Amino acid sequence: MMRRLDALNAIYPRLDDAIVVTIMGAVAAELQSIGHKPNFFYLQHAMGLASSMGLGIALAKPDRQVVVFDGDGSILMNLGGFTTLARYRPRNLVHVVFDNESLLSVGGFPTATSTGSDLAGIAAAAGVPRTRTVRDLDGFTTEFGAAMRAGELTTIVAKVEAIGPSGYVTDLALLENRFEFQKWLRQH
Ligand SMILES: Cc1ncc(C[n+]2csc(CCOP(=O)(O)OP(=O)(O)O)c2C)c(N)n1
Repeated sequence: MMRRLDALNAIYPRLDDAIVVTIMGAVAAELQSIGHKPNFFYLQHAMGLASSMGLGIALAKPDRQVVVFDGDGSILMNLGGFTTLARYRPRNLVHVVFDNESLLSVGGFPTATSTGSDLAGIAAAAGVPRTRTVRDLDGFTTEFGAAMRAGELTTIVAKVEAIGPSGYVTDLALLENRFEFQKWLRQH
């Protein structure tokens, strides 16, 4: 099995020129632990909507690659979002769902993927043109690179261990992140 932090580390250098949106909680803290950049936005509170925000940005900025780091619990709250992603199918959006089969950030309650629900299958049935499920670091790195080059909306479901950082509070405040990110988007 793969750790999400190792997966993030492996692809981190490829995020330099991309626009990155993450869900709140563990993945946001892990990405910040590797190194925050002004082109990264950590969507607090609005659980499930990182892919919807990524969709809006991808449509508004078709010449920039957008990467969304989502979670299984989060996307399970916004399954209809897959149908909207598929309807507009931006070619510049790579949607990564880190599937640890749990709501790790609020204590680890198991989600529906722990009882067999297949998020890549749901995405494909909604009409997402490229979907992949990966279970190890090599597979993730390869598929992420391929998705960044594909020029086609891709959802990658990365099965990861249900482990995260010891704390989720970072020293970057939501408003600071919001203004910095907005400014970066205007300038790039
Ligand atoms: C509408 C709403 N419900 C619940 C929460 C509380 N909440 C914050 S993070 C989280 C779990 C996220 O789970 P997942 O997307 O699987 O990511 P993980 O924490 O496992 O990395 C929950 C339930 C919230 N922020 N908003």
